[in-house]
Amino acid sequence: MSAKIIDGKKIASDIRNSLKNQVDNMKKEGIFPGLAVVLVGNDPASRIYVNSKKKACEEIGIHSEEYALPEETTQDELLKLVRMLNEKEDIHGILVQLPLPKHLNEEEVINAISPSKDVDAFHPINVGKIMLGKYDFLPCTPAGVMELIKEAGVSVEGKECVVVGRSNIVGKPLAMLLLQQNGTVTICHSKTKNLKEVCRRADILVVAVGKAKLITGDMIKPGAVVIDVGINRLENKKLVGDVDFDSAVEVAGAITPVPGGVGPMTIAMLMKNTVKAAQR
Ligand code: NAP
Ligand code: LUD
Repeated sequence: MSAKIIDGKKIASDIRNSLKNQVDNMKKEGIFPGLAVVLVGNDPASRIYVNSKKKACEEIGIHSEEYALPEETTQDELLKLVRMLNEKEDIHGILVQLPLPKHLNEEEVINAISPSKDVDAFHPINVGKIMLGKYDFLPCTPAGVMELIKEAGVSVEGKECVVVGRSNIVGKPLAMLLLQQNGTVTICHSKTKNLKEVCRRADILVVAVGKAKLITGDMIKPGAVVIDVGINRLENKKLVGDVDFDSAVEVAGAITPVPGGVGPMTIAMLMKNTVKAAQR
């Protein structure tokens, strides 16, 4: 039996449509949501993601401003821009696309973003609020994963959840959200022993590592929900996740594809956060 494919592209498009209606209504009340996207340097993947974000803004009717800075931008110049955007009244959300060029200090830049405009939810204040379960914004990728699990028709409560990867932007906050929905959560990382056995326990398996084919069908519990966050570009330019789709699809109950899974959801959640920021 072959798994149900969870169509992130379609689910994200439905979310954008509903946000468009919401924004149309906000505009009638004189609220015009605005997002500033800051991109430093020439990373080709970042360029693709930033373009998708701008396109989503256009579609929904969110005012967007792109600040594309050269690779040689200094820390001071970037901080100055962020501080200007913090004060800019028509901007409700600020996103600094990561990774930044190596000579720049990401942590200091994130800390400079006003928490009320931090639509990525990367600022320590917002990270702390998530830990406490009282958040204004959810980080976009983990929020997108939770939506996909919900759309698969699966309740998290009481389930064995395994998250592979513990980054501050995906694995760690995602584990917290699964816990808040009463999952029993295990977090795996590069020092985990018996990754296969741990993954095989999972009713819900989320993988965010960045290694193609790390997870194969024999590591998946039959019927499990598998969410693949990974994005890997192969030498032949093909885009694949961290899960070996062909073997996994034969075992899982439901699975997200790459592309067309988590990626579009990340952008939809960013739009949702921007609308929320403007409403507040
Ligand atoms: P990251 O910061 O590079 O973290 C990778 C994590 O994977 C680390 O916690 C690392 O463990 C763990 N890891 C590495 N090798 C492992 C192994 N063999 N077994 C188990 N765990 C292992 O990554 P990230 O920023 O979370 O991104 C992960 C992937 O998701 C990347 O492919 C990225 O492009 C993709 N991504 C996609 C979206 C989206 O919207 N679709 C958003 C963000 C990221 P240690 O902590 O022990 O080093
Ligand atoms: N930085 C993100 N850096 C990278 N994939 C994204 C992403 C869309 N500050 C900040 O946007 O949230 C962020 N905030 N991130 N990411 C990754 C991460 C950031 C990744 C993939 C996609 C955003 C996406 O749309 C498509 C898909 O999976 O279907 C494929 C697009 C392609 O490359 O062809």
